[in-house]
Amino acid sequence: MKDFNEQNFKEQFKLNLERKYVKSFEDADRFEKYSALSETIMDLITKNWTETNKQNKDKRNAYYFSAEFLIGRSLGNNLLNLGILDEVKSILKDLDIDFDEIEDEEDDAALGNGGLGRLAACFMESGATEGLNLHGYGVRYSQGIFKQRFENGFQKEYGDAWTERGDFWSLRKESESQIVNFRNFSVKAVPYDVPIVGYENGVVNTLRLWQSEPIENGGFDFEDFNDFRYDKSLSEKNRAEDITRVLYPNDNIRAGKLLRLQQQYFFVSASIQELIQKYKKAHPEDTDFKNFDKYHVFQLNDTHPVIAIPEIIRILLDEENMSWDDAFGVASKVFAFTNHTVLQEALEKWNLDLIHEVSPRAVDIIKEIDRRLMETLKNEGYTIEEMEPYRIVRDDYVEMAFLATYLSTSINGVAEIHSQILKDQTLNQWYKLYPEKFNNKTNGVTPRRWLQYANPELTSYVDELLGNEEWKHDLTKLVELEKFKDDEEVLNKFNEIKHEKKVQLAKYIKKYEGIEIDPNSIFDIQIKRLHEYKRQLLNALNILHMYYELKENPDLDIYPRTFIFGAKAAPGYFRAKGIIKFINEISQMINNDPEVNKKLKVVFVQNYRVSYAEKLFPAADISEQISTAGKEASGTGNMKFMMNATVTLGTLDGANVEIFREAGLDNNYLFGLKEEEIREIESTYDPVKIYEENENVKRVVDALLKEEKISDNGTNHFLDIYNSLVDSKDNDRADVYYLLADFDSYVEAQAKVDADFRNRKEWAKKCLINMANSGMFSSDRTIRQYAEEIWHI
Ligand code: 7GP
Repeated sequence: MKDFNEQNFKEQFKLNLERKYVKSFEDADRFEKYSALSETIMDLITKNWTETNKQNKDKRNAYYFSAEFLIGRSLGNNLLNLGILDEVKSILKDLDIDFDEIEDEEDDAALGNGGLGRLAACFMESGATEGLNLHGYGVRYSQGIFKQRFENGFQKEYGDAWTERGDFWSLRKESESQIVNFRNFSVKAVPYDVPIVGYENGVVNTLRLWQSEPIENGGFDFEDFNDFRYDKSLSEKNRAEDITRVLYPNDNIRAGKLLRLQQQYFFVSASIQELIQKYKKAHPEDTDFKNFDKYHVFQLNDTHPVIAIPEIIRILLDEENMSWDDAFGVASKVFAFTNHTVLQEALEKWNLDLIHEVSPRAVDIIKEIDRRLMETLKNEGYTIEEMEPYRIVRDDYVEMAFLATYLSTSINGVAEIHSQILKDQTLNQWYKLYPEKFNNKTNGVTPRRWLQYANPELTSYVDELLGNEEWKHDLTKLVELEKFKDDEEVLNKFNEIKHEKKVQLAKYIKKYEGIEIDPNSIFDIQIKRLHEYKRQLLNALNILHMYYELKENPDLDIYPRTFIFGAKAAPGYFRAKGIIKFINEISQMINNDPEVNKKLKVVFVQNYRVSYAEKLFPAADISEQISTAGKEASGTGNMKFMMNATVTLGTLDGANVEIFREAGLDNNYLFGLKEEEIREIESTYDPVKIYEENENVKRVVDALLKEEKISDNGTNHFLDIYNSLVDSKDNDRADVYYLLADFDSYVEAQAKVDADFRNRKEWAKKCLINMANSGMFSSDRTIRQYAEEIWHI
């Protein structure tokens, strides 16, 4: 950072603390120091922020509409991007303050569930780093994703009041508030602006998060209060605040609840109203919004913000008195749509009555869109049967992905295989109609948070090896590391650094989970949301398999291994919660058995989140990416492991396909059925046959019901899991995610890992090659493609 003065900063920091808490620096506790430090840094940011805002005016801007932004912590990342991380660390040291302790005072801003929300956060950071005029619009939930604890091996959820002690990384912009009108009440949407600091470039973009509040008097009714009706005196306040009270904790599953739709409508309506007001002020001559699309493009992050389409039409029709054709014309030029899943149970379909509860006009408008589309198709000669697959409204439900696809100028998937599946299957009818709209944008992750910040040891070693820091501005330069792939000294150092990160993680796990793990064992890590298609259960079954092999033959030559899991299950997802309990039971059984616990350990870390992830990714030897082929749209954790010099054990699914291509199959571990193979056997697949014929499969599946050392405490969780694998009574068919079909192949791949890991030099070489080829998985590349190919900003 230009003109950063350490002495001034130190004084300002002390001054801020004394002013804020009216106590001397020495008497302040860690949190007070953290908050004063954050405010001092915010002061540094604001000048560039104003400047960036000014420059973006009167330009074409892109707006990323997302119900989720999974930000995590901001302190370290902002310091890194300002280019003053080391300086501030040394200032703190002078003051006898430990940076790590201060850092731990910050609550994660966990306003997202998983991949989709974290991707949005990476995109914001890369947008600023690439100097793009990109803005985020979302929801300021009072409660982020729940905090998770294990009690007797079961997941328990606790609230996440992340702003309770203050939120130091946003500014409330009262004067830019909007009124959002629901069918039978109205609320005030107050924007909180979060600065998004670009990496060492002076750019500060804005993420605007809307908070719902009562319009007048804080929603307090004095008359009710005077008449002792205390609850009622606050009912208006509560009703308004309920809208943004809590993030829905569902990942990859639709939530057909009124409040959820209200949240969606709330943030999208506030955003569109604001942008239309600003446009009218800047372009008073353009009364029919002829040029609106030249200045705006809205990226819809999956279908959550798709209600923006009828909303913009409503405003143009009802408030700006435009004709249907003109309003529709504007709407059909400003949206672009990203799909993040092909799981049927995740595709949003909203009931017309529910939409009517939220915005009656949206119902009229959606129906009219559907009617006109049918008319157009009819005029083009489509028969009734041929028109049917395009119905946006079907049996009183609105197919939100269809609405988005019809009106967007671009539709993209998030990895090559996923975009192909969209074209061939999920949205095939639309692809036939508009082939030119479909494109791919393979996901990426920001190397600042996920490599430079999370892994400073590896970062400075790469600086040293490459002799410059150009790779920090263009991650594809990492490929130059390949020239060291046979250099023994370099490979040793790669192993040393990995070991150091494993030691750090072991300490952290000891502190927070109370479990001792051995950094000399293989750290085999699966961290992601708990979902059947992600197949944590397959991982668990293999662990059981290894356990039984060891019990049968205690001298079996197994390389010591630590299996680490991190995952939250949606609170209403019974089976996912059963899988957590199952893994925790296996963990108890193995970790407490002296016959096996020198060779096997299992740890399920609690409350997996962005800040925990920063410790886990750099410490992995194995990245588990084992979803059923065709189900994981992309994955982004897979990229974070790879960047941190980790080999992947995975299926040909999502971005694994591209990871394997970039780093080579020799340097990774591929197993399992391919997507087209699954489609071929789909109609004849018989998991019960595998169960009956394969002893190893039978042994581990039976463990669910027969292993005496594990128990679901009478909850029937394990019976449910057992049935899901081999009993088709309750299902259309058992083993929907092909765990048993892939079991042998997975066990075999794991055996290969065990054998290969022993050659430490060859292993390090694989790690190095993976890192060297991770360049294309920087979200800088992804966001540039969005900017050039979709947004034209
Ligand atoms: C996720 C996908 O499951 C994951 O594969 C992908 O990497 C990520 O999006 C980012 O593109 N999808 C979700 O998180 C999700 O909830 C349903 O999708 C809307």
